[in-house]
Amino acid sequence: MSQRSNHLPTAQMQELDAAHHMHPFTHQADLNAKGARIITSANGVHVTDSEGRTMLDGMAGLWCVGVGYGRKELADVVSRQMQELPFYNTFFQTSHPPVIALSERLAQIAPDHITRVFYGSSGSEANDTNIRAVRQYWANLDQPERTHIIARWNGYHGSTMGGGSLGGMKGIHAQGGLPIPDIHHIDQPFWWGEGAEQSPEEFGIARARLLEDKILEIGADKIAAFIAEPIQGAGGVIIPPSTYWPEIQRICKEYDILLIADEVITGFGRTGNWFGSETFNITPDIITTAKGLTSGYIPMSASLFSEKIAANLSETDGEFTHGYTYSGHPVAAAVALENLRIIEDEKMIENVRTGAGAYLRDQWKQLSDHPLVGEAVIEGMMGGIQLTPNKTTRASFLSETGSVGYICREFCFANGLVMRATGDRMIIAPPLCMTRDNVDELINKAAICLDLTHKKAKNDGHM
Ligand code: PXG
Repeated sequence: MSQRSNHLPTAQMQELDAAHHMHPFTHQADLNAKGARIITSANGVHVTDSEGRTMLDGMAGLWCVGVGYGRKELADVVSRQMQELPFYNTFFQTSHPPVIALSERLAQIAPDHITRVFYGSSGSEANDTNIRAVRQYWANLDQPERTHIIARWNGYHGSTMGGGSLGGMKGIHAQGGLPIPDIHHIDQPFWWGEGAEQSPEEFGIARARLLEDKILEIGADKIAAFIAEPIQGAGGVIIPPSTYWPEIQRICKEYDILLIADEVITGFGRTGNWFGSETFNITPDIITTAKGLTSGYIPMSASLFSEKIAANLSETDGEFTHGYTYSGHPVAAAVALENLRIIEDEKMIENVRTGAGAYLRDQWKQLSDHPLVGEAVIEGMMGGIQLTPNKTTRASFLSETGSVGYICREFCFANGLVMRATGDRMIIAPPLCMTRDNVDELINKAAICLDLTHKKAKNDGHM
């Protein structure tokens, strides 16, 4: 007999949720006043709420459910692995078959110079691992003063002390004494919002050169690493100009700065290759992964280390004094392996690159003709739409930033589409298994919601 969670009437669940559950990144009092939306089941690219309303999930959960919902193979693997070996640690000179197989597989699909894997349970943990790893790398090379890490404003790398410090979200820094020491931020390559005076190519170079300026300001001999997402996700799907990454790569090489590509979102097919680093032709020393590694079915993250970093940390006299109880958890590792098999066997990356993904990109870009849309950008299967009252001047709305984005998001929910708003920018990252029919549904609903938002923004005096 299948076990079901205890479904009460919606209002009752909302009341209990308000009384006892603290939500991440949520204005709790506001939420408690209106009640949480309760999602009870999901299948394919659709989720269903406690009132029986079905929505197309344009965000793949939270950028993670690559293979889509309801994959029985993943549930079966959990059941099998839990019966065979539900847990064993990877400390104290032990290992187990799932983590061995997964590590080999990750080394296979990652760029050639990436050879070894360190596990955690979340993207934040992986980035905390990376901070310690790059600092220890330099310490092992007798350069312990190389502790400084450069990251970007409006980047997102998690919300632990380390991850939240690397991220460039001022609201996160404002609480709990962040950032930790020796973390610096440079401006992001957001051409539409911040580069109006220059061509995208000029702007890309200019923003990359901020890294060089910062290195020179601090002193290259004090810098451990630069960290960035190939495409900023939580920051609003900011796709950098084509000139940005080649220049960043040049600067990291020239000053011998380690490069960490945070691929928690862009990893595992999202951009049409296994990794965004391939899409942007980057050669990072470390790749941060999580989310798509298990399609979110179970928590797992992985820091993918180049042989240069891994050998340094592995082959010195001392140990790397770092690790989590759940590093390489056998059930998570088994799910990840099966998830990677599904992505490969069902040609989901090809689907992103040349199948439904190509169709999605074509349709998405056409939304830029809408009077409320300043730009509609998309790479692989992650896209952003900038809402603006004036395409030519790129003006902001008269109301507080995010008000119109919020209106649009609410229209999306009401019309059966999950699309996220970051400020007044709408973003999508749907499951990689989308079909052309799913794309039609997504685009039709998005277009309707843009119309509704436009009308309401005008009527309510936002523009
Ligand atoms: N790096 C990147 C690039 C991420 O997108 C993390 C690290 C942290 O992962 P964990 O597993 O610790 O959450 C992320 C997570 C949003 C949103 O609002 C995005 C994330 C998490 C929560 C919300 O878009 N990304």
